[in-house]
Order: sequence, then structure tokens, then C-alpha cells
Amino acid sequence: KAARMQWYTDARFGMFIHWGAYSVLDGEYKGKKQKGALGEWIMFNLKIPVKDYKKDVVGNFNPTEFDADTWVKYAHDTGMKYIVMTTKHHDGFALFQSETSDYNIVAQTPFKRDVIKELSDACKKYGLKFGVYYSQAQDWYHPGGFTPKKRWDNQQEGDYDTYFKTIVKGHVTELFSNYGEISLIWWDSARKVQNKELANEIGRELVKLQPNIIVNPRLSPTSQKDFQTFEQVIPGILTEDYNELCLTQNRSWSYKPSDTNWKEPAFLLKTLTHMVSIGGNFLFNVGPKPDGTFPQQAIEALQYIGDWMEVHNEA
Ligand code: FUL
Repeated sequence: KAARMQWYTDARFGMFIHWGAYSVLDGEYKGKKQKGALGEWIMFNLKIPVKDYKKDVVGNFNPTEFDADTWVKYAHDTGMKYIVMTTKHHDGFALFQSETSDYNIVAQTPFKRDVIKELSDACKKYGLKFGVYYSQAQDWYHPGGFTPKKRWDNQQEGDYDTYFKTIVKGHVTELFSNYGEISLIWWDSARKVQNKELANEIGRELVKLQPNIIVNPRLSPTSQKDFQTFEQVIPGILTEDYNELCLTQNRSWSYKPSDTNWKEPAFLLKTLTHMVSIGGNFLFNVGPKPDGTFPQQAIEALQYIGDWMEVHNEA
């Protein structure tokens, strides 16, 4: 474990990216406003039927300005050493080409490009580690995927174990086979896993495809645990089990311009130095816009931290 963890404990600073079809909406759908703060939860919050989400949200995802090099260069120039990218969030929509399910960016959107391929290539080019976020428990699209509270849409009725053995295993096998080295997997969300033995068994099989990968413990409550994450709560001190803080710049993880609670760049820099001083990592989240560019607030914060890093970089 120590050897696999070395790059991560040296890294200190990474970029979390929440981007998907949900980035198209700004807390509102067909005149109804979302009550929850998290843009990536809009399908659940507004109980948008699968077929409508597929047509109006996924079908309108066309990020024509997306350029993987630009994203990775932002991270690189800010002094970040790794990227963790949403490959499939709770809405079930995959941002990579897939034979497992045709609910993916290549098959369903006018854009048709495999952004995971482009991002993983750009990470290699700039020497950053590439990690994948994958929502294995919740999936509001594929039959059998977990949905908190009641399902609002009969299309999702199905068996959880079958979903896990086909969709999750199929998807993650593709992610671990088609993109070169994957350095980290960020499973989500352990508490909601319904069959932890099955999850652990499949998890053990999958990591064999990427022997150096490090794993967070959100696959199941008893799964492999290389590092842990504090979510949105800045820890005062770390025990050795907790290595990472992930934090958004406003409140939503995904792009939501009506959420104007932007944190000051100086505050984010202090958060970074604090996390480093207590021996942890800071995984700073960016929610790119539906056209594929970064919000101005993110660009400014990254620039601010990057300038400081440059001045203080003695190496
Ligand atoms: C949570 C998710 O429900 C949020 O949408 C977000 O992805 C966060 C990092 O993890 O469990």
C-alpha cells in the first residue's frame, strides 16, 4: 500500500471535476426550481422522468468549446498533480464510449466525443495522474440502480445485483482497460450500497486490471480503503485514515451560475496551505460550463493560487 500511495501523499493538490449532462441546467427545469443546492442532483430533486432527461438534458449536451488540454493545463499551471473526473454521476449518464450501455456521450449526444479519452491523454501529456469518479450505488437511469426514497419512474425498476454485475462491472472494466493508467478510483456512495459482499468481490476483481490504483472507501462500508475524504468540511487535524478534503468553490459541485456563493481565492489558498500543514491533500472542485469552458470564477481562483505557487516554488 505504501508504494501505491506515494504519488498521492506527495501530490497534495488535485482537481475534482463535476461535469455531465446536468451542467446544462441551472437549477431549473420546465419552470420548476430545484430546492436542493447541488446541480448534479437536479434529476432527482425535480423527479425528471428518464425519457425527458434523456431528450432535454442529455440530448442537449453539446460542449463544442471543450478542450482537454486547456483543462489539464489549468490544473498543471496551478501546481495540481492529479485530476479526478466524473465519468458517471448519479444520473447514470456516462461520459465515455461504452459497449456496456448506450447511455453515453458518444451514442446520445450531438457532441459524440469520448471526453474521458481526451482528458486521460491530456493528463499523460502534462504529467498529471488521472483518476475517475464513478457512482456505482446510485444510478437513476439503469434498471436496478439505487435511488434514494421512492423511484419516480417505472423505467428504473430492476434488480440491484444484476445492475451491479452488468452495468457497474462492465463500465469500470472499460474504464480500467481502455484509457491506459488510471491512478485512482473515487467510488460513490458507500452507505447506499445494497449488497456489500457483491460490491467488494467485484471491486477486488476490477482493481487487478490496474494494480497500482488507489481506492476510496465508498465502494461499500467494508471495502478497500487507501484514502478517505472529508467532504465540504475542513478538518482541523487528520488521523491517518483521512487524507483528503474535497471542496466546491460555490455550493454546487456541478456548474450552477445562479449559485453565487463563490469562495474567495485567498480563502482557497489558505485552505490548501492548511491541508498541506496537517499532512493531507486538497481536492479542489471545478464545475465546467455546458459549453466545455471553465467558469470565470474558477479561472481566477486557479490563477491566484498558481501565482502564489510560482513565487514560493524553490525547487
Ligand atoms: C456526493 C455526491 O452525492 C455529490 O453529488 C458529489 O458528487 C460529492 C462529491 O459526493 O456523495
